[in-house]
This record gives sequence, structure tokens and C-alpha cells, in this order.
Amino acid sequence: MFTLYDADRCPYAARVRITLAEKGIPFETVAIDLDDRPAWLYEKNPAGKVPVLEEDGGFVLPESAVIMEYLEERFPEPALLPADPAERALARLLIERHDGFSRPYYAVRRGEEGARARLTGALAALDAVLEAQPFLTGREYGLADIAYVPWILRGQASFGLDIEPFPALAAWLEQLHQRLGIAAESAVVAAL
Ligand SMILES: N[C@@H](CCC(=O)N[C@@H](CS)C(=O)NCC(=O)O)C(=O)O
Repeated sequence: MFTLYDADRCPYAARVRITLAEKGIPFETVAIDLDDRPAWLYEKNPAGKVPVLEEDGGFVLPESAVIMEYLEERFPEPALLPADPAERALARLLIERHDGFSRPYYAVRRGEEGARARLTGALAALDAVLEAQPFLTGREYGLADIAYVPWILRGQASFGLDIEPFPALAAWLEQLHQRLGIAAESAVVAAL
């Protein structure tokens, strides 16, 4: 059995929740109060951050992108990375470059001047990817989509992030809402 050290408001933790749900892996959660973190969390992750995944037997893994890849390798079905190595690499590249999206996102959250325009640029870049292929992961839904969607859902709910000017992105999000794991995450975001 897996235990996920988790926080509803955390989009990085959401990546792991969605991946676990998509693969049908049972797990328990331990909710961490991010404003008053227990000291023992630092034993599991020296950075003191969620998510952390722990497996019966003591294997402990922090870092959402690494956890997603671990789950993909441990539980290959249903596949959440493309079979083709080049397509896999491009999906990983988008995950690696997530900072290009999250930096302006958090700048908007902090109310920084000019941040909205930078976030619009980052959304336009995602839209351009999605004009060329249906999913960020490639021809099929997968880890790159899961890596980005938690921020889109939270942005819509918390500061009126508008993706309507980006038709490919809007169509992508509509598709994603059909997925069980994303529907469950939307419910989490609605309750924040
Ligand atoms: N690179 C980490 C980032 C995780 C992260 O930033 N988690 C936040 C909550 S969303 C956290 O635990 N923050 C506490 C802190 O920064 O001290 C990952 O991908 O898992």
C-alpha cells in the first residue's frame, strides 16, 4: 500500500493524486498542514515539501515529476508516456520546462506587475503545442498533461485564469475533464 503525504491545495501533490487515480493504484493520504508542517516531514523529504510517496516497506520518494515517472515504470498500464522514445522525450521535455509556466503563474498569484502578460505568453506557448498535437504528452493523454493541468484548474478557480482566447488549450481542457482522475481533482479544487 502507498501513503501519500499530501495537501489539497498543492498542485504538485495533485500531479501524484491524478497519476495514482489514472492507474487505479490504491493509496492512503496523510494531509499535511503546509502552514504548520510536522518536523517528521523533513525526515521523509529534507526540503520539507509535499508530495512525498511512501510505500509499505519503507521506500520514500519526494518530487512530483520523479514520483510520476516511478509510478509509470512500476505500473506500466495504462501507459501515460508514449511508446516511441522520441515522443517520450518530448513529453519529458515539457515536464522539465514546466517552470516556464509556473514562474509567471506564481508571479500572478503574488500580484507582480507584468505577470499577467507573461502568463498569457506561457498559455500561448501551450496552445501552440496543442495546435500541433491533441495532448501535451503527444497523441495520447499522459504525464505531461497531468503535469500542467493542476495549475490551470487552480488558476481558473482562484484568479479567473481565462483560457477561452486559446482554442486548442480550451479543447484540451474539455477533453481532460472526461478523465476520472481530473474529475476527482476538479472536485478537490472546487472545495478549496
Ligand atoms: N519540486 C517539488 C515542489 C513541491 C512544492 O513546492 N510543494 C509545496 C506545496 S504546493 C510545499 O510543500 N511547500 C512548502 C515549502 O515550500 O516549504 C515537487 O515537484 O514535488
